[in-house]
Amino acid sequence: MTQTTHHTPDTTARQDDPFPVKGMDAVVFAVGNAKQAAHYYSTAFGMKLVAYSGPENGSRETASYVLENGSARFVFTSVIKPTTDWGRFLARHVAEHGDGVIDLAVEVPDVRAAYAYALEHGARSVAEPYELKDEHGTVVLAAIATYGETRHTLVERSGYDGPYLPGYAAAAPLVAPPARRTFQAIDHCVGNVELGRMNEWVAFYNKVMGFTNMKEFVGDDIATEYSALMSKVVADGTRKVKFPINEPAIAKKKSQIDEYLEFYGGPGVQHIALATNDIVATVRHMREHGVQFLDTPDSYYDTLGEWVGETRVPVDTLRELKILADRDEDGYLLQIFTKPVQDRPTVFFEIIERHGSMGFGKGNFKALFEAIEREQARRGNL
Ligand code: TYF
Ligand code: FE
Repeated sequence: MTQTTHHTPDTTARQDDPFPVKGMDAVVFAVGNAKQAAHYYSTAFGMKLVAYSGPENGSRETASYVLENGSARFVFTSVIKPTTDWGRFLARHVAEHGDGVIDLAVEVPDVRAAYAYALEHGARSVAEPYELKDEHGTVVLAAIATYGETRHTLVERSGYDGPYLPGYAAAAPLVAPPARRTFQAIDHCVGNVELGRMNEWVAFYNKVMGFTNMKEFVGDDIATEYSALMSKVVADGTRKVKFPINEPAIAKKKSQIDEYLEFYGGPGVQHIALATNDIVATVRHMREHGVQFLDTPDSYYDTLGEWVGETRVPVDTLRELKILADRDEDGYLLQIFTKPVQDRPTVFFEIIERHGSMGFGKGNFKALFEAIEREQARRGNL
């Protein structure tokens, strides 16, 4: 192994953690057509359908498809015919925001304790603790509001052995999953908030969920140099759940964050980063199935080797697939960004392969933001 890992992150639960979390439970999307979304994420992203809830098993109002890849779980929900406040919320959410993320659900060991802590520290309640039960056991849930119309459902699934939640039936994969798993975990989930609000949301996660700030952030220096955004990262005590928060930076050009806020109709989830052990196989699979990635100029690769050093993947392969690389004191990472995955220039994905680095690709921000700005210009939004 040529991997340079100077220290392994401590992912064991701390005794004094004010808000212990087990990890991401699910990313829940409200979409116009969950049936087709389930197909896209099965074929193009290589995920596996595992559970379904819809009219065939008693849910007359909504259809939901649960897809997994390793520990990563996505849920796609569409409204069939709104009859309750929930159905009307989903219909309005899709009308106002387009396809988007309504819930970054977090698995916790004790929902009632987590919910009580959050509310004591200023969270707004979306749902008080409640239980769902079926023959597989009991799941306890509650929800708190975060930026925009996004929420964090808190999920306690101690011992529950059903395919997702009570009310869902196990489902067979829609297509044969790829021979090689395309990704195995959610690495981080990024939110875009309004100009001047980033620090408030960082403070929200500090107070309400006991999350702490990670060292990587984009300050005024990069914001003005690359005319893009400011960003800070909060994470739980074990660094399993990482939430970067972006706000637009004031510059000559319209910030990519302003473009998002305009087309999403307010703050919301910007990108979900998916962790893989083999970014080359993942990107090949996704490209072969029609996923479009941001382009990177050849000039990036002409000088890459000089500063990034030895990586698992040869520079020629990185160049062929337009994969970015970055190195810091802990190691390196390989990453690539899709174009937005719906017609609105809003939600996109990142594929990331980490070798020691706990960062977010700071060394790539210039190349990345320039690529995003080329796309913004093509859309007439710059
Ligand atoms: O999550 C991150 O911070 C990196 C960098 O619009 C990034 O993926 C930040 C903003 C953005 C795209 C990527
Ligand atoms: Fe990211």
